[in-house]
Amino acid sequence: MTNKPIVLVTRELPKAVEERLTRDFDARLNADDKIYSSEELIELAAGVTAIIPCHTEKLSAEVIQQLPDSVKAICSFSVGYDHIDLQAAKARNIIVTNTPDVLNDATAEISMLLLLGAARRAYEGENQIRTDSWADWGATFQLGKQVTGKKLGILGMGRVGQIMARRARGFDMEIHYFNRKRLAPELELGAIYHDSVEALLPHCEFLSIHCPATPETHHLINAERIALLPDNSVVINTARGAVVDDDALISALRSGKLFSAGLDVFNNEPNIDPRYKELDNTFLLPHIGSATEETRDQMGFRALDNLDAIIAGEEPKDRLI
Ligand code: 8YV
Repeated sequence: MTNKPIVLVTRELPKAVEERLTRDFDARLNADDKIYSSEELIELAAGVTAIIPCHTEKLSAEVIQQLPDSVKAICSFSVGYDHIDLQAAKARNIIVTNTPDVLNDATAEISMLLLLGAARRAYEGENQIRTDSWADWGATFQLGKQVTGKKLGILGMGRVGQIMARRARGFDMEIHYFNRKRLAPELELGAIYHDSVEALLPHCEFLSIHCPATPETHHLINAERIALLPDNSVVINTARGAVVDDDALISALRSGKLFSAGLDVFNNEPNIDPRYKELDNTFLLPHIGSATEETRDQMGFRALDNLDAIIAGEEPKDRLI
């Protein structure tokens, strides 16, 4: 018998994180890394004090309403929290936390990789080698779009957006941004603020999306707004698929309005719109923005720091509600 709090962990987590979990809690781990249905999740939550979900578990109002009374906290292993109905959690006095900061660098690295890969046609180049279709070198062969010195528009200048701006400055890019709130001058570092998405878009030779998925940002990048981008521009998304209207993006990629797109996040992951895979001017990754050994450990430790604080009756660092 143990009187340690029971914690339900919905996915397999890094070894060091699971070691701390089993040391400090009666941890219900998911060794098979199975995706639980809502019904299974509710059933497995019987008697648990806290749930540690990933973005792959949808904790809708309906699910949260059916959780047992023992659940006092949801400490998500993610910075995004669009998978959790915060109001439903609040109504049940369940504290919700996320894991900001620790994944800024890793996610900005993937944004930069996508930007470079989409600009220099990395997918097409690699595919030619892997399919033995690289016939010869040519002076006009596989011409990409140069990155150095170009204009980068950042949609959502939060933690990740600011690191992305810093990395892009290494390529002498001119940074433009839109954020709900203008940054303090000492944080802007020369980035040019625009007071609306519509004002930002005409400056984006490259557009990198870093805003959260909310009802306000749902399909924010739609046909009308894509039309405001300069011709031949590149769209990068490491935030959430829901910010983009797939029909509009695919049609702009097909028509040549856009040069290319680099995407790490999609609507309806992992069953993404198959049309993206038919296009040569897409560079696609399977939601690996934060997937480094260091960052995934840090995300787990951050979720557990939040949980420790909640159990000790203290204010967790990353309380959302
Ligand atoms: C994670 C993410 O891979 O933190 C987020 O919001 O999208 C990624 O870093 C994922 O959410 C893990 O749950």
